[in-house]
Amino acid sequence: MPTAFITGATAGFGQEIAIIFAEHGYNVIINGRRKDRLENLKSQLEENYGIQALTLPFDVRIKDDVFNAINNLPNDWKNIDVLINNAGLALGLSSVQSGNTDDWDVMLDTNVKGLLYVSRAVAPIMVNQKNGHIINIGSIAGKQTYHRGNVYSATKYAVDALTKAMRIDMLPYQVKVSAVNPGAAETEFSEVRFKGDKDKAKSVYEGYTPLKARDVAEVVYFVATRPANVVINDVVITPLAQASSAYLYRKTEK
Ligand code: NDP
Ligand code: 8X3
Repeated sequence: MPTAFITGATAGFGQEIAIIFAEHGYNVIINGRRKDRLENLKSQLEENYGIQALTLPFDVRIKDDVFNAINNLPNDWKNIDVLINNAGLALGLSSVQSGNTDDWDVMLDTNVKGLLYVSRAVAPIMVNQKNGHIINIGSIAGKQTYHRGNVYSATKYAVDALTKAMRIDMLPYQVKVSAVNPGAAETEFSEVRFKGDKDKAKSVYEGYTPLKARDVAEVVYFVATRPANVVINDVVITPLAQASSAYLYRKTEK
């Protein structure tokens, strides 16, 4: 059975990505900081799909924890076929002149440095196997900036650059590198961004139908399952009401 390793699997896209790979017979390594959610997901996946799930709780920002967890994987879990670098977040929405520098640190540490640490730990496994696929979850915000999205956008531009760079690095080893860049999707993303303000989070999705986590998971699974000689480099996926990171058509608009 192939193995998929998904970071940030306790909610949103990551959880649905774990489910869709399990549905198709993959064993899954599931990461996130919330251990109770990882344990619940593991039971659900093993019971519903007859696969095996390994919980690997760590904070992607803590370098030593990332390397300890991945370097000490149990023997049966040392072959990773697909890595989905999904863990990430936005915090706040403000101009650079009034931004919260602690929020900036968390976004940069998670979305850029965390993705790098996990990739640094997993890529050698794939290089040795001469087989594997790294799929980075970027964002439409990594293709175009939007008002007050500055630092979050910058982290996702970095994911775009790292995806392109890693594809070059992996070329001699038959390891594929892809990016899936979603637009507006209703997950816990906006609740996290607005620090638990559920009304503010809900208002992000008013007047149009956002993507669901499942929509994104289906694209990730498709990207991961192309023929051996085919690499989907980059996908942008938006809801019907979205044309770019700055243009969203809400029903209330004339
Ligand atoms: P959610 O908030 O629903 O899920 C985020 C996941 O990331 C959680 O499982 C969370 O787990 C995990 N995570 C966050 N920080 C860390 C950390 N330091 N270490 C380990 N895991 C962490 O958001 P989404 O599912 O929407 O977001 C997933 C990815 O998709 C992110 O990279 C986001 O930037 C990107 N994205 C989201 C879009 C959207 O509109 N929703 C659009 C485009 C991209 P835990 O808290 O348990 O650690
Ligand atoms: C999340 C999508 O446009 O809210 O990456 O930044 S957006």
